Amino acid sequence: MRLSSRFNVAVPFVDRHLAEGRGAKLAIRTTSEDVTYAELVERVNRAGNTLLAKGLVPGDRLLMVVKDCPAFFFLFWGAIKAGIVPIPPNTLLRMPDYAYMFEDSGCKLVVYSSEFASEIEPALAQAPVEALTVDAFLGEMAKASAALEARLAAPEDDCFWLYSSGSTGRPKGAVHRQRDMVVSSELYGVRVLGVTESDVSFSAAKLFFAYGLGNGMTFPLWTGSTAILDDRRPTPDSTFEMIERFGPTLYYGVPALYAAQLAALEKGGRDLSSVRACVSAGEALPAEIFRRWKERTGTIILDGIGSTEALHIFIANRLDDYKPGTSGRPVPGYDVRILDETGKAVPPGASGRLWIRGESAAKYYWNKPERTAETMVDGWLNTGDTYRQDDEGYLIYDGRSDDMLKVGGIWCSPVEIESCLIGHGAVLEAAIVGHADEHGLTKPKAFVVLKHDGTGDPALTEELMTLCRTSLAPYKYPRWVEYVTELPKTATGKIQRFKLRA
Ligand code: 3UK
Repeated sequence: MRLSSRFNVAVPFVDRHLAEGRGAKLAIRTTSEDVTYAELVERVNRAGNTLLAKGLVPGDRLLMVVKDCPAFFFLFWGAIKAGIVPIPPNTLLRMPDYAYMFEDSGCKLVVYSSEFASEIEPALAQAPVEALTVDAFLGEMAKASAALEARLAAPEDDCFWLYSSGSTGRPKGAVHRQRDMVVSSELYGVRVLGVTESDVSFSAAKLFFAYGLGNGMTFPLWTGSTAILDDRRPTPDSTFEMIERFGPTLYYGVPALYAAQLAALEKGGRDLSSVRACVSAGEALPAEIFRRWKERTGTIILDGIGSTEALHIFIANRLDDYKPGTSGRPVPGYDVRILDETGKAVPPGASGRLWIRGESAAKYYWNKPERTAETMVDGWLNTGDTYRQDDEGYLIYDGRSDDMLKVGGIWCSPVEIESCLIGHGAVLEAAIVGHADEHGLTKPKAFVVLKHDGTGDPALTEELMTLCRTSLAPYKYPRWVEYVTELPKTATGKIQRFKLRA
C-alpha cells in the first residue's frame, strides 16, 4: 500500500471528508445524538488541542477506557492527529488489570467513562496518573481551539496500541503503526466486504476490541460512510432494536451473540431487511449457527479470523465465496502458512500452527522483547492457532495451540480464573478448560480439588461462580464446576489442561 512518507493517518480517515464534500453527512449515529463529518473534524481537533493543553507531547500515551460513544472517536483521532498514542483497553476489565496497564504503558493521562469509575478509580489510587472522566474532558474540549495542525509522521511510526492477553503473564501492548488501519480497512473492509460510502455499519462487538474498532470506526471512516454506536451491553433485544431503528447494511457480531439472537428469533420475527451482510469473528462460528441464521433471516454470516496483533481479519469467507464451518480463504494481501513444530510446512490437509504475514501487523509488544521475539519472526506473526486447509483451499480452525479460551469472542486466561478460585478458602487447586455449551460455543469449566475430603455441594458451586463473577470480568466465570480428587500434572508440576479437555 502506497502512503506518503510524511503524513498523519487522521487526515485520510477524518479531515479528508471535508475536502471531499461530506461535511453534512452523518459520520456517527447513536440513540441520543448524531455527529456529522464536519462536527467530527471539529471535535477531533478540539480533543487533540485539549490533550496538548494538558501537557501531553507527541509520543506520550493516552489510556482511554471509553464506552462506545462519539467521544471515543474524538479522543482516539484527536490523540493521533496531535502525535499522541491512544490505547483503548477492554472496558470489562477489573481494577488490577487497569493498574497494571497504567504502569506498563507509562501513560500520561487516563480518560474514562464514568460507568467504569468503580474499577478505574481504585486502580488510579494504586498506580497514580492524571485522570479525568469523559464528561470532564468534553467540558474542557469546549474551551479548546477548533483548529489543529496534523503532526506529520512516517507510515511505520507508532500510532496506537491495543492490549492483548496471554495464557500466562500480563496483557501485552501490541504497538500498531500509522499505516495499519489503512491496510486493514482497504484489504478486508473495502476489497472483501465491499464497504462503500453508502453503507451503514453496526457492530455489536465494542470499539475496544480490534474487531469492533475496524467494524464500527475505521471501515466507516475510511469509506466516508456512517457508523451506528450503542453503549449498552449487547443483548439480542438491544441489537435487534438498533438494527430496526437505524437500518444498518452491515452487521457485525460474535458467535455467542448470534446463538442468543437465534434463540430470541424463535420467539418472534424481527426486521433485519436492511442488512446486506453479517460478519462473525472472535471465535469459530459453528456451521449449525450459520445454517439456522440463513434459514431464519435469509442472510449469510461471513466468518473470518483476525487478531489484535494483525489488527483485523486476515482469513475470511466472502459473499461470493464461502464455506460454513471454515474461516474461508486468506484475504488477498495476507500470506498464510501452516507449520509443524520444527518449522516445516505441513503436508496438504494436515493440522499445524498458523503463521500469517501482512502490512497491518503490529510492530512489537511494548516492553516485552521476549514475547515479541516468539510471536513476530521475520515479518511473520505466530497466531497461536492450529489450522488445516481442506482440498478446496478453505482454512479450518482446529483450536488453540495454548490453553487460552475465547468466551463470547473475548480472551480468557485459565490461569487468571484458577487464581481466583484458589482464593476461596475451601479450594486447594483448580484447573480451567473450555467446554462446549448447547450451541457448540466455548465456556469455562472448572475442575476443583477441595482442601478437605469430600465433594462440593451446589451451594459451594454457586459461591465459586459468584466469586469469579464479582472479582473477574463477568464473562470469565466458570459455567460448570466439577469436583475431583487430583489434577493431571507433568513431572514439573504443570497442570495438563489438555487431559481435562478430552
Ligand atoms: C481466535 C478465531 C476461529 C483465534 C479479532 C477479528 O478475535 C480477534 O482478536 P483477538 O486478539 O483474538 C485472536 C484469536 O481469536 N479467533 C478470532 N476469530 C476467529 N478463531 N475462528 C474465528 N473466526 O484464536 C485468534 O488467534 O481477541 C477478530 C478482527 C480483529 C480481531 N482482533
